[in-house]
Amino acid sequence: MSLSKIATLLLSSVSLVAGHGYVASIEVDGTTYGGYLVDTYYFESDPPELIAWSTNATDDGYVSPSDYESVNIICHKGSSPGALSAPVAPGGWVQMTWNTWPTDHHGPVITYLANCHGSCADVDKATLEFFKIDAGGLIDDTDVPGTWATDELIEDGYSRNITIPSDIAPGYYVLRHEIIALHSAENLNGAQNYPQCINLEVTGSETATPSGTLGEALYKETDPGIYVDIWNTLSTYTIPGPSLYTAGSAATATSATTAAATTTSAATTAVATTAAAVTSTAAELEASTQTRVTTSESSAPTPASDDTSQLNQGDADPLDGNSAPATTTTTVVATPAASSESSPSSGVLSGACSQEDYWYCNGGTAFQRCVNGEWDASQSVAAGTVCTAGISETLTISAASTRRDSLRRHLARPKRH
Ligand SMILES: *[C@@H]1O[C@H](CO)[C@@H](O)[C@H](O)[C@H]1NC(C)=O
Ligand SMILES: *[C@@H]1O[C@H](CO)[C@@H](O)[C@H](O)[C@H]1NC(C)=O
Ligand SMILES: [Cu+2]
Repeated sequence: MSLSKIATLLLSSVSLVAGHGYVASIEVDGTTYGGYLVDTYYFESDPPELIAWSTNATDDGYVSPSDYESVNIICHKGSSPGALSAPVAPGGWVQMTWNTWPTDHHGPVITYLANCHGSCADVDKATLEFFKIDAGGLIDDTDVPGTWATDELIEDGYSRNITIPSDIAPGYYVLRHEIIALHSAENLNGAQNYPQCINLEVTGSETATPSGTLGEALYKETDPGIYVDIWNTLSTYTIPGPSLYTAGSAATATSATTAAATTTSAATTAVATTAAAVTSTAAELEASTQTRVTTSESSAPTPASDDTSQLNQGDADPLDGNSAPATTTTTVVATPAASSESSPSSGVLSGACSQEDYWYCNGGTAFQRCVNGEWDASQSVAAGTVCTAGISETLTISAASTRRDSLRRHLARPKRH
């Protein structure tokens, strides 16, 4: 395959990495309610009254781990309670439907309830204590990065159907529903939380009042399910947050454990993966990159929304700027190889870049440059030399030490958007 062909494939794959989403509609026990359409309602002087909470996250952006101890994590940035609430019976169901979701933003989908102790319409969100009622995490890790609850959500028309525990006491509750995207979570502060809240009125005459956790205490940036490298095979994935509450207190402890740790069938150890990578040749790595590009272009579905604007929004995430320069505007087209024996993720960048003329050294053995606002094609460094991995103004080339060392650097990946 020629370099220009590869470049074309890389560029055409950009549309696969679309922007983020929000919950656009909610169905509660068979009745449909509108979500807070942040890209519309935020700009209206008289938006409709909703069960959904409003936010000012008009960039469709996310809350970063560095914001876990701020009110932003509770119901998204600049959030205010919905004026209405939807009645739901204990044991009833709530289907949350997102407007879209990017296929590469893999991660868990988690839902909590918190009692408002009165109307939720004017509740102080900082006082809400959330208990987890539903969670999906890593479903299958046969092909790294695995099949996640987000993939299931996309398959189900961007929706997840949540059952309200059958023993919950009546009253007004906030339902906090959240996707945590882990595609960059191998970096500290690299996870992306997308919380969405609605108000419910639980009916009936049940009695359970599960204890909960304040929103600002739900997560830590070092939680094993937050700071995690999904681009390596995982033997287990621990869903973040407090344990799952299920109806009937006796069952709680056991089911929480089961739900928290998803044991995957392909329990390849990290040691085995590393060994395989070290024995690969640079040529093999190059070849597997090409395969990945082809694979992701032909098989990944294109998200249903306006890709161009979504991409721009995603690239403009203000919080992306908080971390390494590599995050600013880059798109990594590195869907790991389908073959399971060796998958050192090789992060070729494509699409827009903001630091003109900057260099990107990919794992010591290949480099690219930001030219006319886009990453150019990846080229290998000369035999016997390595570059210093990362994005910088100058490309630093030095003599390769040992082959093993330079290949090891392949295991270090750049951060993704
Ligand atoms: C969103 O609301 C918060 C809290 O009111 C405010 O601090 C922030 O500046 C707002 N952001 C935008 C983009 O309007
Ligand atoms: C959600 O799940 C419940 C319980 O399994 C089911 O009765 C209901 O029909 C589902 N709702 C949708 C919209 O699929
Ligand atoms: Cu994103």
